Amino acid sequence: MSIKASELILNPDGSIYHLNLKPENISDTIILVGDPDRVHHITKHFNHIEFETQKREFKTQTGTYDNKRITVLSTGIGCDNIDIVLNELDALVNIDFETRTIKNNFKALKIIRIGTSGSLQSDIPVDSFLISRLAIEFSGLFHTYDSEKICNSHLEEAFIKHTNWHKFKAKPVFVKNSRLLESQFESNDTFKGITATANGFYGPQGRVLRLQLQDDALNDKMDSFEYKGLRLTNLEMETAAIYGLSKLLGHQAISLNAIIANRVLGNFSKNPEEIIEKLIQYTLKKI
Ligand code: R1P
Repeated sequence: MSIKASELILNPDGSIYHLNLKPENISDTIILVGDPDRVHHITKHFNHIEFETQKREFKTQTGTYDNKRITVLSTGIGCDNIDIVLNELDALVNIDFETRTIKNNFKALKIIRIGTSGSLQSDIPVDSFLISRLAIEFSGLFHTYDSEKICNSHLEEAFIKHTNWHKFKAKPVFVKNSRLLESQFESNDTFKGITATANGFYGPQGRVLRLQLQDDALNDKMDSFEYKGLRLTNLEMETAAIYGLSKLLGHQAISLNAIIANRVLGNFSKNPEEIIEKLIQYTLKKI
């Protein structure tokens, strides 16, 4: 059945609505970053750039690094943008835009996030790297999809109990990374843990400027949560949405975090650009 023009929205040039991309513009290896300015910091290492475009916060460059074709795309901030990015990337490879039908031959994407994040553990310092083995989503995004198969209810119940999660907040959902990509990108230099993906920067991550919080002990309770030897290690705003939507759509995903703040010790990296550059070079070498 043909997907309606209101559901699969294409621009007059045939590109997909928000990302402004046509199927031939992307590789099946995709690096996602938050900040549009970070796209260039990655592609400056490429031998050649064949394509670039930008619409809103979604900036894309596709090119070649070490004979590998890679697309680098910025998502902006937050899970609501990830919902757009993952659905539109999947449409680019798995929906025929002429007939508006789902293709018979499914194509899997490799999705690698290079992001920044704040540590929730005193022994995971600023200027370190962390791979998200699991991630927890707080915004309720997955409850809008038929997502039971990706939920981890034992873990979710344990977290709700441990934190005394307020009944008016969306039920948290734990989602897993691609173990295959984890083994490709891990090393002795990387921490591993559970990443908390917050649906905001201030209150949702326990920051107080002028507004009081519903639960000012939440970060401490997250800090002490543990599952099979894995701790809840860091806070950011995209990873869980990338993991969950990738699992639902059949793609592989991994999130690599440059730790630029330590929320327990209250400190911030003196040179965040340097650790981000190191993580970029680390990732490109292993890609
Ligand atoms: C907040 O300042 C932003 O920085 C982090 C958070 O996840 C959020 O997007 O990641 P990026 O540096 O990848 O954007």
